[in-house]
Amino acid sequence: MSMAVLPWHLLDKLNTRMIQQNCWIICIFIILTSFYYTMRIDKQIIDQHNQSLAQKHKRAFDYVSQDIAGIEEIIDKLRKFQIGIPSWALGTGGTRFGRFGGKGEPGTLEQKIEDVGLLHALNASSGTISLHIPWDIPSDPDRIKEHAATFGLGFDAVNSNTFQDQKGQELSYKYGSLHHVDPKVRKQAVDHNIEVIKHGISLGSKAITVWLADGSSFPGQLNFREAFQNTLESLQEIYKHLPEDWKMFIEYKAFEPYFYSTTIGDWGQSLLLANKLGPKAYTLVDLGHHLPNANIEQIVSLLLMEGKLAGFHFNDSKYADDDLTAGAIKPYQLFLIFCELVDGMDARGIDHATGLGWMIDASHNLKDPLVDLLQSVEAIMIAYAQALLVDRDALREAQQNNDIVRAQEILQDTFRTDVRSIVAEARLRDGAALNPVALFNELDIRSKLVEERGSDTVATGL
Ligand code: RM4
Ligand code: MN
Ligand code: MN
Repeated sequence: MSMAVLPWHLLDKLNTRMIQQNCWIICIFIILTSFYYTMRIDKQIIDQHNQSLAQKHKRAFDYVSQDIAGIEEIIDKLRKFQIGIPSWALGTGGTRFGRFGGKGEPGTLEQKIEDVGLLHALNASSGTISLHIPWDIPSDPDRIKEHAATFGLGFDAVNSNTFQDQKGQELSYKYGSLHHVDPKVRKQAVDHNIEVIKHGISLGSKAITVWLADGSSFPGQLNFREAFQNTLESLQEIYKHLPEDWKMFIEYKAFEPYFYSTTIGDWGQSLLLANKLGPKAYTLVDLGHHLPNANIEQIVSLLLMEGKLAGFHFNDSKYADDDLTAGAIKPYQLFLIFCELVDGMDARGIDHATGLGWMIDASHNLKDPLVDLLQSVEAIMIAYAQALLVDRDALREAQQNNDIVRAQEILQDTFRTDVRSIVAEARLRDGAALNPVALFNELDIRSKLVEERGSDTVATGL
């Protein structure tokens, strides 16, 4: 395993006097080596790990796959399916009561890319990174692109940020951005979004995600129609700057940071905007952005039917926008969502891997962010694999016959099938680890990152 850990073992061999005399040479040596060593996991280490689990894996895979017709096709689909990692989820988030910082967090965009590179080496399913501007401005985009390419990574949707005031910003977003009563504030927010598109173009992104905090906390604070119209006009300005092959993802959220109304509060409002904007505008579903118990699978199904589903921000929640690990609380809901996705994409001939934007949006207060992201990706892959297994013809027949029991049996039987070895087999064929979380822990990757980056680094973002 090669890593960006400084070569302390070499230094140990030098005696103290020599170290004192040559202090400056040693400092330069350390600085230079830290440029050249970037933590990467050797293929050999992954192979060894896979060897140690090979027999157990084979038993599980043979057992489950013998009953599955078209297993090879399913594995191919799993191998192609990639999930975008949010640059803002690589550090520790916080709650409004405080933040317990993690260690060895990526302090630069390069390091964030390296973190996603580690994930991708371990699971071969995290092939893109989604950047948030201005938290991650690529000052030298060509170099950043090259750096990402060395890990086999590309760039997913770029995200704008008009929910915070940045240092030195002329006008405040305290009362909103694209919906603001003051046209000067709206223009500032529009210009920011245009800037974000430019950054995205320089990196090869193909979409901008617009999420607005714009809303109100008290009845009477806003004129709803005016707020909506202002938002529409602002988005129309931004839309004009989308390149031909770009999409605009309009994310909705029912509440928070304001608690009485949100100007793009649900999928209806987002879809209304997307329809008025034109064919490049779509509705983005963040799983945590609904009112409790919303039937998200039904929303997804109708958005797909209308050809207006942008894609996803995956996470899970018990109460609100909890941003917990995907599948941690409601794995059956995640499976049902994927059932609608697979069914809806196949009905429209949409390529599963490239047709929609697949991204995680999570925040970590307790777990190591990298481990949490590995778990999220795994949960998403499991839900996708299960959805691919559903016997659609039988389900359709049951629906046509009003055979509720049969329909329920079909879905639950699939959900209760242990597909973990199928997902692992797909990873194995791409040279990734049979058990990414176990290997992350075995290699003690976080300690290596702390040695490399220190304990006090704080990732930009939330
Ligand atoms: C929001 C929303 C956005 C994300 C920000 C950081 O709640 O989910 O997608 O950009 O958080
Ligand atoms: Mn989101
Ligand atoms: Mn959110």
